[in-house]
This record gives sequence, C-alpha cells and structure tokens, in this order.
Amino acid sequence: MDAKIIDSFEKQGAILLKGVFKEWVNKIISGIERNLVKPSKYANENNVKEGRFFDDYCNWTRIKDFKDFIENSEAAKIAAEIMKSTTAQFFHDHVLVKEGGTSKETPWHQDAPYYFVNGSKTVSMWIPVDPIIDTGLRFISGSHKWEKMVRPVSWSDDSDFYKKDQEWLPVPNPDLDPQNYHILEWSMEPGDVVLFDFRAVHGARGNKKNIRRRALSLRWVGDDVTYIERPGRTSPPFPGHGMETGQKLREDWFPIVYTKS
Ligand SMILES: O=C(O)CCC(=O)C(=O)O
Repeated sequence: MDAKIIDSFEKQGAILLKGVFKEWVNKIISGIERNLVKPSKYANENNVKEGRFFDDYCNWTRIKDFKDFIENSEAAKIAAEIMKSTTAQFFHDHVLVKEGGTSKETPWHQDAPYYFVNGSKTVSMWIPVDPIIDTGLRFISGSHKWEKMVRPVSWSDDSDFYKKDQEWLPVPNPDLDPQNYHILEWSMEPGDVVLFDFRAVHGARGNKKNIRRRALSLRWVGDDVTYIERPGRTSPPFPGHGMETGQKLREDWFPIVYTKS
C-alpha cells in the first residue's frame, strides 16, 4: 500500500479507498439480505419511528457470503498494511441498514469504548453496497489521538451505555462548532471502503433519500491489541470468552486471517 495512504490514515484516523471491493459487492449484498431475513439474537432496530435502521453483528460464521469475503478477499491484507501490523486478526462483522426515509442519525461515537480491545493497531472497514451521497460516515479528523474517550451511548435512546461511571469526554456535536473540528466525509460507490481507527469519532446523518443504504463493517485488530475489561457488558458481548485483561484475543474465536510473509 502507498505510504501516503498509510500516512493519511495515521494523521486523520480515517481514509477512503476507491473500488477495492468491486468484485465482492454482489456477495456482500447477498450476505446482508440473508442477515435481514434471518437476524441473530443481537439484531437491533434502534427504536426508529420512521424508516428503518437495522443493525446486527457476529454473523460471519453462519453467513457463508461474509465468511468467504473475510477469508478470501484482500480485506485482511489491507487491514494489516494500514495498521502497520504483521498480522490481521478478525474481530467481528457488523451489518448496518438505514433504509430510505429514515431520519435517525447515527450518534457521534468512537467504537473503541464499546469493545473489549486495547491497543493502537485497529481498523474498521465500512463497506456500503449502495451509492452514498450525504448518507455516509462522517469523521472528526485526528480524533483517534484524543487523550480521553467519548462517553459511549445507546443508539436507541442516547442513554449511557455503561452503568458504572468512568471518566469520559461528553459526546461532541461538531456541527455546532465547525471552527474547531475538521469533518471528513465522502461520496462513495459500491466497492469503495472507508478505513478507520476504532478510536476515530464518527457518526452519520439520517437517510432521507429514496434509496437504501446497506453497509457491512469488518473489524480487525493488529499485533499490539489485547483484551481489556470494560465497566459493563461490551458490544458485541461475546459471552463466555474467558479472557482476562492483558491477554491476546483468543485465536479460536478471533482468527488471524493474514500474516505478512
Ligand atoms: O452505518 C452507520 O450509520 C454507523 C456505522 C458505524 O458506526 C461503524 O461501522 O462503526
């Protein structure tokens, strides 16, 4: 991967790559549609009153389209390269479908505090399979380097995600303070991907257009990542994982898909 791309990722916390998963779009669509027909126990409708904002995760072992994509595409290699990691270890898949006519915004958040992972080498891949204009993810450039993490909230009702208190930054609203935040936001075509650090603060507008907005996110971790206990049930929770703070993620649940030769 071009060093300039890696540099931008490190500076901004998020970058766009054009067309890299073009050949996989139909397979991803097939996986998302299977997921919608047969959601898991984790599926959520996010308390939406008009339209639909469906999300579900951890389905890759039962939905063969996702398994194929994760194991046989360039995704793992891209993940390792952008993280500057020798390995790319798969954490989980996440499907997000915001149907046309859904005014619900995705709250500004970082993924990191919802997860039980600690480390600097992380990357999420947000891969939409419908054209994106004004409906994609928006990032606060450089926010992955903030010293404290943003208070995680429930997407359904904005309540605190963890019951126990911890020192968090308040959820920002960069649109009310545009002088102080540089927002990154891209129009996208199916096959494009946005790569972002788990600590990058991001959100999304509603989808008021008459077009679907289906996306698959893949979450990867690199060499320096270990398990960390959070002040409550994480998202995803992975019940019975049995790991303790400081341990590497267990490879039987979180496979290393790519190792640099
Ligand atoms: O699709 C969305 O609106 C949110 C996606 C997201 O936050 C993520 O993939 O981390």
